[in-house]
Formats: sequence, C-alpha cells, structure tokens
Amino acid sequence: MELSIIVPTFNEGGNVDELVRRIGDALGGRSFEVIFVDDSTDDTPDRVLATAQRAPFPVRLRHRESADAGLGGAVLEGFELAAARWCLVMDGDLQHPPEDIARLLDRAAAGDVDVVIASRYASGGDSRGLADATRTAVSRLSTLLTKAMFPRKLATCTDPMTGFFLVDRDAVDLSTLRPRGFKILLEILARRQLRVAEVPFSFAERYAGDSKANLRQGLRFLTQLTMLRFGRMSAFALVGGVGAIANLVIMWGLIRLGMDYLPAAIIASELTIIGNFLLLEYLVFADMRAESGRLWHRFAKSFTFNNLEAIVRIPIMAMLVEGAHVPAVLAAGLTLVAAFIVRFVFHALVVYAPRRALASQSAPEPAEVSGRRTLDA
Ligand SMILES: Nc1nc2c(ncn2[C@@H]2O[C@H](COP(=O)(O)OP(=O)(O)O)[C@@H](O)[C@H]2O)c(=O)[nH]1
Ligand SMILES: [Mg+2]
Repeated sequence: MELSIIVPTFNEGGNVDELVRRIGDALGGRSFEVIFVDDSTDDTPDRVLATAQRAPFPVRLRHRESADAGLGGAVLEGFELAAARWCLVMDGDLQHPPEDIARLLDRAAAGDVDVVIASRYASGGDSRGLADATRTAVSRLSTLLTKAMFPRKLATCTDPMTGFFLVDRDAVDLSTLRPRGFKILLEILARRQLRVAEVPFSFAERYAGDSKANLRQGLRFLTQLTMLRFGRMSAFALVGGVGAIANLVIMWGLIRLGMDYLPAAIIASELTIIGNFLLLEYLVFADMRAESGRLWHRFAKSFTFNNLEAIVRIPIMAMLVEGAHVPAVLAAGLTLVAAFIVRFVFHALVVYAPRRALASQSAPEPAEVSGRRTLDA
C-alpha cells in the first residue's frame, strides 16, 4: 500500500460520497486506502459504510462515541490505523481538493523530505475558500503568531495550521503528540525538526454542511500554542493571571456599587475561583479530564484548595510583614509565587490525576470505551 488517506469527520454526511468519488478519480491506478475517523452525531457513519461498499479501493471507518473526542485525537488515531507509511491528512468537506493529492505525492517522491504541506499561503496558493473576512484575518493572524513562536522549526512553512498534508509516519514520534493538539500539523512540526516541503493549493469552498470552527476551538488553539511553546505550567499561569485581573475588576465594580470592601473581596475571589476552574477544565487540563473522574469531584478539590490557600496565605503574609519585617508588597508577592507553585502541583497531580492511579487496588478497572465501531470494507 502506497498511501493512507486520513479524513477526520464530524457531521459531514453530505460530503462523504463526493469526497470518495473524487479521490478515486484523482488517484486511479495508485494503491491507497481511505480511513474516516468519525465523531459524528448524524448519519455520517452510515454514509461511509454505504460508500465503502461501492468503492473499488479500501474505505475504512473508525467511529468514536465519545462526545468530546476532538479533531487532533482523530488524526492521531488515523495514523495508528494506517496501513501505509505515508499518510495524507485532509478535511472531509472538500475544501482540500483531492485533485491536489498527486502533486503532494510527487513532491514526496523526490525523497528528501518528511512532510509535504499543502499551503494556502505559499505563492501560487490561495485561501479564498475561507468563509469571510473575519475567518481570513483570524487565520492570517494565528499563522503569524505561530510562526513567531517557532521561528526556526517553521522557517520553511507558510501554513502550519493547514489540515492538508502528507507525512512520513516513520519520521514522527507518535507517542509525543498530544491529542489536545487541535492543529495536529503544528504539533508534529513543533515537536521535532522535520524536513518540510510545500506545495501551493487553492483552498476551496465547503461542498456541503457547516464549519465546526468556533470561538471555543480558537481558545483551545491558543492554549495548545502556549503549552507547546512554554509547557502546561505557563498556560496555567496565564489563566491565573487573567483570574487575578478579573478578581480586581469585579471587586472594584462591587465597591462602586456601594458594597463594603471585605464582602466585595470575598465575592470577587469566589467568582474568580469558579471562573479559573472552568478555564482550567476546558483549556489547560482538557486532555486530562476524561481520565480523571467526575467533574464535581474535581471542582470540589479545586474549590476547597483555593479557599484553604487564601486562609493559609494571608496569615503567613502577615507573619512575614509583622515578624520578619518584610515589606508588605514583597511579602504578598512571595506568598503568591509560593501559592502558585503549590496550586499548580496540586492541580496537575491531584485534581487531574488519572482515576486509575487514585483508585485502590480493589476497585475495578474502568470499563473500556464502549461503542467503538471499526469496519474494514
Ligand atoms: N473526527 C473529528 N473531526 C472533526 C472534529 N471537528 C472537526 N472535524 C473535521 O475536521 C475537518 C475541518 O473542520 P471544519 O469544520 O471544516 O473547519 P474549517 O475548515 O476550519 O471551517 C472537517 O472534516 C470536520 O468534519 C472532531 O471533533 N472530530
Ligand atoms: Mg472546512
């Protein structure tokens, strides 16, 4: 087998047939397979199965039931299922024209690269298929930001956010890739210096259905970028920083509304603690949530910890100021830094600890993910 084509899909029922037909027309004579890694809630899996029956080449389906499985993990799962060493990743909505695949293969055949990227931004490519001016601006800006963060690794890459690329699976250390990586190509390129070539292409309009891009995915992307560059701890710090500012703003607002400063401080702190927890949940530790038990348990631990922390930190600060005559602002700073480190360690190791590690030996192993459906047609 020369090539495995990996297509992550989320509710792309109307596109499946046309995609498979055009891939077949474009790659006639080559030996390849198509793997749909699907998280849909609609009839996409049935459409894939129906199409697979008719296709003169292997069309495989991996359907996942988990509600929150995500795009990055889907592509990773595709790599693991792939029969060929060279894997092509493309969207299922025909924004990535199958007719361009042959040019990617030809470039790889030269033998001097690990990745061939289909770029919207290389000269000769275009991104006209992006929905509107806002999407274009967001795409341009995030590309710029990403390149700035990895100036060396992305030096020869104009479009690190594309979902259309060909990669030599043997050149990638799959175990280092994190499924939280919503933009899996970026994850691949940032982990290890690879030899990259680009082929320009025209980003087309969607054939059917709607885009799944939204603000939440944008936030996830920013978190991914921060974590890739600076590690999880800095993403955690960023959330803490945003929380500190929110805390002060809320307190100021409540005082302006006529509230006494003490209750204002307490309400602001509690709201911030809850807000921070949600940001940690959905951004910083999103990839560890599934393994770490119930949401309410995590919340209870996090909430208790943060309240205890305040109760402990303030007397220690007072001791430093009154007893050791440390200037008040320095004392506040010192205790905040210490509290930050303790808080990070507590969240990483306790709140988001894998359930298996916490469970006593007598507890049953968690059940295998149910409802997986795999078909090799
Ligand atoms: N398996 C899987 N595929 C997804 C998920 N979210 C998006 N996709 C697929 O990823 C591709 C790109 O998504 P799309 O909505 O077109 O994003 P856009 O092109 O940036 O507007 C499409 O094939 C989607 O069906 C997901 O959570 N799981
Ligand atoms: Mg799309």
